[in-house]
Amino acid sequence: MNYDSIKHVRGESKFIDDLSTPDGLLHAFPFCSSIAHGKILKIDLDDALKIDGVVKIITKEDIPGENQIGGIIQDEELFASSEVHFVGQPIALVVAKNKFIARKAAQLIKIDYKELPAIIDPREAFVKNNLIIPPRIFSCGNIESAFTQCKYIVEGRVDSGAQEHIYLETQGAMAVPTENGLKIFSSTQSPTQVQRITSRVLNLPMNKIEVDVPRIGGGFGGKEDQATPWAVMCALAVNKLRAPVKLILPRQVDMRITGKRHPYSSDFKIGLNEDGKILAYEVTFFQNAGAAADLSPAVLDRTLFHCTNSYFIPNVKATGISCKTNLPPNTAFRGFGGPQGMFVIEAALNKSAEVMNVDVTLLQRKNLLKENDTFHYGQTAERCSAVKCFSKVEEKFQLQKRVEEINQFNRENYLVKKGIYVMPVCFGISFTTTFLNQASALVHVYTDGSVGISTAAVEMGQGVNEKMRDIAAKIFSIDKSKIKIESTNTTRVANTSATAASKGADLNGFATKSACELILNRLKEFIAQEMKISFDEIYFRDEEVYSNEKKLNIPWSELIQRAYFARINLSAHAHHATKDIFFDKEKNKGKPFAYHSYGSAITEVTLDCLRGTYLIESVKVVHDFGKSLNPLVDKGQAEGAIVQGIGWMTMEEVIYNGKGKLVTDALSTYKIPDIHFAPNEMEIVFLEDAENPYGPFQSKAIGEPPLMYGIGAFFALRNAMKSFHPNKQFDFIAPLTHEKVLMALHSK
Ligand code: MTE
Ligand code: LUZ
Ligand code: MOS
Repeated sequence: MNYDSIKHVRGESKFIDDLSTPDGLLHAFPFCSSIAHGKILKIDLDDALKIDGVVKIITKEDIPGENQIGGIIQDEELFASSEVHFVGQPIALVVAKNKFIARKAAQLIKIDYKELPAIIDPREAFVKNNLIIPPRIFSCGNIESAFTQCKYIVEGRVDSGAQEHIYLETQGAMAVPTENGLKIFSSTQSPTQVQRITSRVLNLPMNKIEVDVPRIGGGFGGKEDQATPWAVMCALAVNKLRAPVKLILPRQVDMRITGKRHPYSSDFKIGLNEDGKILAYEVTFFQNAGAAADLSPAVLDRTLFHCTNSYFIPNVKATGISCKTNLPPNTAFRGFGGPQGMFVIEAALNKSAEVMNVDVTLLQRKNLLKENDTFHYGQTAERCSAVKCFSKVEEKFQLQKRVEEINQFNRENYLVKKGIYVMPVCFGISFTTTFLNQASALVHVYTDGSVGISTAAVEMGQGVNEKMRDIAAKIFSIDKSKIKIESTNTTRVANTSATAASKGADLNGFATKSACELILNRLKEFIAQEMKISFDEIYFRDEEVYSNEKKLNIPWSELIQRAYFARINLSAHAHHATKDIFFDKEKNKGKPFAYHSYGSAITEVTLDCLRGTYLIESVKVVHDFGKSLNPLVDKGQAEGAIVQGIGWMTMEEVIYNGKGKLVTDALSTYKIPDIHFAPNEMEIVFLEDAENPYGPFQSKAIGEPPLMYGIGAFFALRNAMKSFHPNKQFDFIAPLTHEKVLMALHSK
């Protein structure tokens, strides 16, 4: 079970807003743009400053360093200086005695703009050449000549929507002055990013800025980059006022002003031969990046990497266009561009099946990736379990029988239809930015035998801390109750990558394993010397030391005591970097991933064709987890990701009005799956005999891959719709809300 579960259930877990309040704590609230695009003509702070309890209003003039928070590209100001580019862009920060005063004062700031035209649609941005970066092209083979060999050529357009993260804990931070600098408590997935950008904005060396993350109340990618500004704002206020400052975004404000999963609009052209083999695939992705780069270029790359999903296609040309629009900068979200790419190829296969008048599973099976097939970016598929998982899911859950039963049901019922769909997934594991694939760990064994571990990983509910305990317990052969995971802190573990790309447990797990092994080997050496036995014969089991099956009668705690008196170093630090990965960003070829994760899921739905409402009946999965470090945690990750993926494809609809203002800015208008909507039945089968030499103890990353099984819900629903209206053309526009289903079924 996840280490934090009991505390969460009892409400004892501390998040930023629960930390004990330092003396003289001040509260901050951002003043943000109310328009999507315009020039700032005049700002009048007078009325706001007159409110009793307002301490200071911080503007760009108060920044000692750079007014710049951009990561990949430095194109984002902390406070808008002369122009605003999206509704919600911060312009100033009110600091007051309490949060109510801060918020009220922010409402009294007067501002005059000269409004400029706003672009919301990515294709419009493209036409106007408003791009974040030049177009990216990944290709292999020769599509032109391949298309001439095709019996079937099918073209189409696919749109997928944004997705709001709805982490339970909203964005927030608290900063306190220290003797030499400051300490920031932040709800971030990337403590080092917070430290680095604070250092840039405050013009302070990084060693004067300590960032601490106790845990975060969910991130889902939304705090990979976008936790930074709030932390930097608190730090800036501390720097100015030398008093502690806290800033927590209320839910509605968080929803309005932070970025989401990128909406995409895409065009595809797919070519197949007589037998249904895909010979060529051409696809163009228009990514709606929002008003600044944020992580968009990296997200776009992952779309291009995953545009063929689990299928082998010999000739590919995939173009990615990151379009600059006047929306809050969109950002990382579980899957990181992968889902958007996979949705398009799946749509292309479905349309092809319709044109060819064959079952889509036939095309899927025919084109599944096999061992040693080469991806369009040059890497070959190793230990490829795509076919294994697909066959297993068909067999285990009797796909053929279910399809027949559903067909029978659909023949017998006019107004209620059922749909079924198999969704395969292949997801590359590693940051595609190679240098990010590193982590470290610091392990202390205390004199009573208890263990404290610090790593670069941030616990956000995904159970990474529990996995670190699993690893340390295995190496030391001690009970997990002896192992504590400390907060993630930049003074204990430095230069960290974000806990992201599902790599948290892999990278930090390897580092933790190495650090524990360093200590273990020192203990073995000590025993070998003391007892005059051979190092190689010594091993540990259940908190006891053995030599050649003989118990030496030195229990773990006693051993540690003795080692301490013998002045053995009981602490270790270790660093881990993924070996043999590289990627050439000019040629767009290389071996970017340590390995791939595979699996397949069958989704079944029931559709009320009169009302357009539907139920997700079941999701049944065979997934390659490798050798799971913690099956319960991994199962939870798979279930959570699937429900989140279904939400993205079905009910979660982010709507901006024509002026770039978010309309769906509360949980009453933005619906996420609840217990009633979640599948009635979920079965997660762990692929047998799975192994993975590139994960700690043969495990595999699990955080993101299962999200994409959710795409199956879209096509299962579409199949149910087709049973109702066999000859109607249905679009590939997600989310497929109840409303949209109703309109599609009954419109002319
Ligand atoms: N699970 C929970 N409960 N909360 C989260 O915020 N984030 C997801 C996934 N699972 C998340 C989660 C995302 S986007 C990623 S990248 C991974 O967890 C990160 O953790 P890992 O690398 O340790 O798997
Ligand atoms: N973040 C990132 C990610 O910076 N690079 C990645 O490749 C990635 N992949 C998934 C999620 N976050
Ligand atoms: Mo996850 S999108 O890599 O934080």
